[in-house]
Amino acid sequence: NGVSPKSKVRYFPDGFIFGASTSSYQIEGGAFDDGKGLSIWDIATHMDPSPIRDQSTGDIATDSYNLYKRDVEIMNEIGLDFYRFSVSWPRVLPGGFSNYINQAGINYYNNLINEMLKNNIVPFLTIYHWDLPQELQKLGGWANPAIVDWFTDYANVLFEHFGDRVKYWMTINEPKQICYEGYGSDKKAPMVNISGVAEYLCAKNVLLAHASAYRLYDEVYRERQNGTVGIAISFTWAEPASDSEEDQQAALDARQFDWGQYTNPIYSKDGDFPIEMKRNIAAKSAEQGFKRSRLPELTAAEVMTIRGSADFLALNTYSSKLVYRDASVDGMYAVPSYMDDMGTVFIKDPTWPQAESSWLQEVPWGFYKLLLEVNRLYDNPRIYVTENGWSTAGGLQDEDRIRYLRNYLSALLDALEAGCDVRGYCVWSMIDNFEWMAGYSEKFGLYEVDFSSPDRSRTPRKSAFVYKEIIKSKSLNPHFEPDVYLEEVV
Ligand code: GBH
Repeated sequence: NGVSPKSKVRYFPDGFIFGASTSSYQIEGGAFDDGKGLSIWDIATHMDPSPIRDQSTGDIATDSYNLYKRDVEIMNEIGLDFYRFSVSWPRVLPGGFSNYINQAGINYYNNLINEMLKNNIVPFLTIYHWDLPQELQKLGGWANPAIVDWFTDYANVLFEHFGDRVKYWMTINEPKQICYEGYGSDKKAPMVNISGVAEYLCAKNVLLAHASAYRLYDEVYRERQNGTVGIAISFTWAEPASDSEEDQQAALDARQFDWGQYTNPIYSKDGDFPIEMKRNIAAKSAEQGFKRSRLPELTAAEVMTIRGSADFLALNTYSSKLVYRDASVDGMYAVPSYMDDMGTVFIKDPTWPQAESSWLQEVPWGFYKLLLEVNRLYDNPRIYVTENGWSTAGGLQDEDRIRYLRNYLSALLDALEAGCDVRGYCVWSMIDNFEWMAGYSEKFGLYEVDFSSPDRSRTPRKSAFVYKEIIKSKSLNPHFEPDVYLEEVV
């Protein structure tokens, strides 16, 4: 009939919910206020010379510690069903341990949660989004197995104080970024950079900490609070660069290292680290003269406690890569290292639209393939997409972000039609914020924040009005143009 599916209005199923995400260090500011302890990001951003691209810090960020009411107003303006935020561990437990609770920190999150509930916004709470108390880092942080108890005690404080009102919990945001970027390299705080070793010690401890918090909720809180607990894992879709068997295997390995490392232990039937990782790392470790594999083993009891420790999967995804393996990979990466263990080469297709962040290209079919593969591997888990978004250099007229948003949501609808159980979707991010090593140079917000104004004024971008319409109509209409912006379009 000449109507291509892309020009049709497509509807989301009843009960599908829309949200937006942020995290504590990236928005709160108030870094030294009201008894908050220092986190590894307070330390990293104040190093001399600064490792941050624009030498900025999150000392004030978007000042959401003071402006949380304005943030809830924005949730209302967009019409969000839910809002995903994280709690700063050192704001609640300044020294990291639960012997001393900072009441001002508890008050802040109570105020935020209550303000959201007053406005019918459902809170999705991430317990840990990268701002580890510096006191715990002094003890090795995520490389120290004692963190399983420290984290469980911290989670216990949050369940206890907020669990009467918070029903959606994510224990930890993006284990791979914590472990590989923070411990196996210097791409993120605490920049431990003990390559090929620290990221795997961290991985085991993160998995056990997550599982322990989940089991605590199960045993102590679930009956009374009736909530649901998951973990947020980052996914990059790895597409084989060619049909060759070698490249197919390379893509498989890349997926198992990038996310299977965390999803296989928790969501697969058998649990444990993926066989591809165990095999590669054991072989390389032996060649390199290590007495044992650099990937720690999980005991049978550990495999059991980790396996099945989630009620849902919180899936963060932005982009895809082409993957291949040939002789050129020998000598390409440091030895030993996570990249060398994986042993694959990543490239981007130059025809894919490029965001401001170097790693971010628009590949909606990669999102579709990812959702189908996760469905296939883990027996159709319940999924919330808890991060997905696009960066620009700034400006209110964000046509690229709108195109990305529509194309990814359309791919999500395709995945629903193919049988995936995706219950909700969250844009990263609601407002511009501190983008880690990129400082304030990459903007992800539906709302622009003026970081030069003392009141950190927030202004909706065009994408905010488009997202608002998507939520209101529960549909994707490719022809919708927000009134506010019509006159500005040349
Ligand atoms: C998320 O991390 C964070 O949770 C959030 O705090 C952050 O602000 C947001 O994304 C935007 O960055 O395949 O070599 O190109 C996203 C982590 C970083 C995962 C880049 C994929 C690509 C590595 N992503 N990474 S590569």
